[in-house]
Amino acid sequence: MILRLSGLEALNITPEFGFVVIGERTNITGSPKFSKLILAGDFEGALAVARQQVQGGANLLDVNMDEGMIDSEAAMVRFLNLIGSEPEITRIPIVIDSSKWTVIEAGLKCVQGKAVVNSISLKNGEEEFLRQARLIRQYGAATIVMAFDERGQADDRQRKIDICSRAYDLLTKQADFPASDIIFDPNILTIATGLEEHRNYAVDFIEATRWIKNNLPGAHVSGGVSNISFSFRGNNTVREAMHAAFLFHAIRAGLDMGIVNAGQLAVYEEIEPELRERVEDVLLNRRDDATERLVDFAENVRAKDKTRVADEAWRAEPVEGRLKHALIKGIVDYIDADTEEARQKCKRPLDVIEGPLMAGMSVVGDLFGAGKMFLPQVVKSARVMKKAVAYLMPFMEAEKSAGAKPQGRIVMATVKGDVHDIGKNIVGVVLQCNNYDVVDLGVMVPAAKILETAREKNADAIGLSGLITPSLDEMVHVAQEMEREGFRLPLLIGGATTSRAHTAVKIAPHYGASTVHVLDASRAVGVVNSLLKEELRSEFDKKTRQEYERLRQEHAAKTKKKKLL
Ligand code: B12
Repeated sequence: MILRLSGLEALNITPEFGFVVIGERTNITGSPKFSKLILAGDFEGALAVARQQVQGGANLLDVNMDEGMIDSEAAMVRFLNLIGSEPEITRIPIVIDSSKWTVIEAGLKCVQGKAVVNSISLKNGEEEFLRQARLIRQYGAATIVMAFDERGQADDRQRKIDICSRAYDLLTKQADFPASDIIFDPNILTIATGLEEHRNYAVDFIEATRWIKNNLPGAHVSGGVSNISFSFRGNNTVREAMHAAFLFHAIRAGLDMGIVNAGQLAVYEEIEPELRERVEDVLLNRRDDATERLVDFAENVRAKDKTRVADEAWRAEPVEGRLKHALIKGIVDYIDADTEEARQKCKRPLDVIEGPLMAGMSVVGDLFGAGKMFLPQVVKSARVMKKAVAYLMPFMEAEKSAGAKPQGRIVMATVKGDVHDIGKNIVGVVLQCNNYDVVDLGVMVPAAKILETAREKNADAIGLSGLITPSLDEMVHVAQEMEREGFRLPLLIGGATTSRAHTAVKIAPHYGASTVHVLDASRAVGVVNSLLKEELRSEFDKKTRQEYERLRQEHAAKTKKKKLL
């Protein structure tokens, strides 16, 4: 079931969405920097912290003002109102976080969109729980429910399950709460404390998560990730490894979202094998001496940390490996020099993009898809990719034949709901270098804007880019609108989740003029030439239509076979 939230923009959390990152730095109890700013009344500075979180890839923003020395209700209201006037921040949904109901309610009264309450629980009994839940419903928010009841916080698997299923029944049966708006927090508790009874905490959380996802239909699961590693405060290498490994296992069990410190995440795959093994021994409670072994190891890591020897072994790899490493780790320091080296090895600058850079990016995509890398890390990878492309740009432009007349004008856009623009930008540059005039509308562009611009600018073709599944439907919508408005321009479709088959089966049938899927930037020029040159157009269009018809028939045959089975 989809969890629908919103700030200024809608956020539909579907299964393909992957792990949802809740930015944690706007929490007065967890971030000393934020706390100092709020206590000093520097709300502008505090807003900058919120902005950093959004830019760093947070999908939701947790705001907590629980501090004894301030009027928390007033601070919550003031900060949320300030956020409301910053479109860049307020586009993502807010998580109103407080242990005091009055602060939560004050926040609910002024937040815009559909927020999340963090949190309610059965701590004060069923009556109070239901009263708060009904109010949250009235304010139009979703809620996090802590696994806490009249007896206290749930620590083992069974207590977590019992409390969550009791809360689920109460919410769905008595408070008319949609199951998809319930987010359980079954408590991530600190492990490796040396106490026997804490040893199974991570396993208990992971197993409770699995149970909730299998038995409480529609509900989601969240958790505060940094708690798991408190025993290793001061040792960031171990903490980062613990967070990444914990998330890897918890996400596989169904964890949907988490409050995380984006700066404290390692890439699961890149954790040093011995450290990873020891961390997983502790997390998964695999051996009696797991904690001591990790503590021993941590001492070594700490010693290394102190000498600040940066691990530069990757610099000795061939350039393809170095580019991949820089993309995965988000390291920009050497990217110009490495891109240059790759450029000298390749025939054309575009080959560097289509070759080693795309290869590195697809590893990032695979790690991300598998829950081994997280959004804030991918944001860094995207920065590295953009820097490499920027470095190559003048070389690509130098390939342009000087003084040539523009061969046509193409309006390009990443469709509504989608922020991916690296691929579109590359295609734009490549087309420009081949003497096409490109009007780039940017990202998240509604159909109406694309069509209006195409008409205004007298375009010769429209190029759509999209990388997430919902973009496929949006592309169908653009094609339908083009047909409805009587367009006859060729329509190009591109981006990682698009395909020839999807274009043939789902998009092309809605639009009478040429509709062509383009696999990558190097093919874009050939396709555009074929579509815009009078002497090539009809042959190319005929061939594409024949091929797409074949793909449709194949698809229909497969669907029929499946139905018969
Ligand atoms: C970088 C990246 C991001 C960056 C984007 C930064 C930016 N400014 O673009 C950030 C971190 C912001 C991001 C966010 C998200 N991402 Co993302 N992201 C990626 C990643 C790793 C690489 C994309 C990329 O830049 N590739 C390199 C470029 C050069 O390739 P390309 O775009 O395919 O372009 C080439 C061709 O396709 C073609 N082309 C592209 N466009 C066009 C257009 C035309 C007209 C033509 C002719 C050709 C053409 O030419 C290009 C060059 O050859 C992919 C994984 C992947 N394998 O693609 C995931 C991926 C696309 N993201 C994914 C997801 C889930 C998300 C998020 C929803 C995550 C989240 N939980 O918030 C958000 C989306 C928010 C939104 N509303 O859009 C999923 C999508 C899954 C799905 N099927 O829906 C992927 C596949 C990762 C995964 N394996 O799970 N992401």
